[in-house]
Amino acid sequence: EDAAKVAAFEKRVAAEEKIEANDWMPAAYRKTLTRQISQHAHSEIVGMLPEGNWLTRAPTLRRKAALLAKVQDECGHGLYLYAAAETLGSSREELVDQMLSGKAKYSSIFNYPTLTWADIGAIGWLVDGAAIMNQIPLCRCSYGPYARAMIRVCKEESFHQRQGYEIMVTLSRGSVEQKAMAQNALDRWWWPCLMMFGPPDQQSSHGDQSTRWKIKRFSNDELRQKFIDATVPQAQYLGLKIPDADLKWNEQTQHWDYGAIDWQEFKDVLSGNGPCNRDRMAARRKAHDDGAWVRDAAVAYAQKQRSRRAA
Ligand code: FAQ
Repeated sequence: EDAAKVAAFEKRVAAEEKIEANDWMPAAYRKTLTRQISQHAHSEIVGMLPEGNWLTRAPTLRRKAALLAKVQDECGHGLYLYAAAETLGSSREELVDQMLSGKAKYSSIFNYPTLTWADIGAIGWLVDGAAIMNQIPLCRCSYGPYARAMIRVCKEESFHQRQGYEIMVTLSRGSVEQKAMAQNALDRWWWPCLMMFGPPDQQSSHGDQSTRWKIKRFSNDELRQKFIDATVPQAQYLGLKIPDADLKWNEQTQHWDYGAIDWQEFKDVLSGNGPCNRDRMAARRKAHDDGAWVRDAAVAYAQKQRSRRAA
């Protein structure tokens, strides 16, 4: 690559200027952004499935309306993110195909099952809570279209997080059975949520480069720690116990120390062997196939409009 162009690009990034779609950028910057944004988009779309599982079984009309709105928001996030990824030159079809063929990843967290209604509370509280912690800094990402998409996404995630936490408050203050259900959901979701932030820093293959390019503003471990520090008092308020015997306030660092994460479980989920990987992929492939007629109709309609204009 032209050294002068690279230098000019790096100078702009260092000056906190936004890089826009038509600006010159190194091929590797384009590639890593396409990778991250598209995987983020796939996560939003696959992430509709665990919660969608409870739409027909929400306990009240109010809960159902809120959950329906949340799941629709996730779909919208997926669409903004695919649009942001497309500005880098890959088509949406290409990106979706990479996910359906298993070549592109989506977040590990969506390969876990939603066994009870309390899981809907735990997802909003913890999964959306972790997503916000990771995504607020992305609003300052050096790539303009991604940064701008994240601003709106984060506003909506904050409503999602409160929606989930409010379910947890209600269950924790409810009957003995309801409180036990909330605790059980926390027990199952806690560790997988910590894995959402990605591998430990020493094993993060993209971390250093993405930090230099100001795509990432904090490392995986830094964000994980921020999430734990923010979430422990929330669990205490609920009267629930975080399932980590080594969780301890560290007066010196002013952070919560936590126990060892089972990275083998993370690797298993990433290699397709989590509890729900096969179900999730089968559901996405079926939805894609079932939607073929809609895409065909849209193309046919566009062609008709074009030929009418030409006539
Ligand atoms: N799952 O070198 P690093 C949501 C992969 S929130 C699967 O550290 P990087 C909201 C990583 O891709 C969830 N794969 O990578 C919602 C890379 O593999 P590759 C989505 C993971 O990019 C809530 C390899 O490991 N959020 O959807 C995971 O610097 C409720 C090495 O890792 C985002 O995507 C994982 N947990 O840092 C929706 C946020 N972690 O690509 C519905 C944007 C790592 O070389 C319901 N993404 N990997 O094949 C990011 O901030 C970053 O990409 C990280 C990973 C932090 C996830």
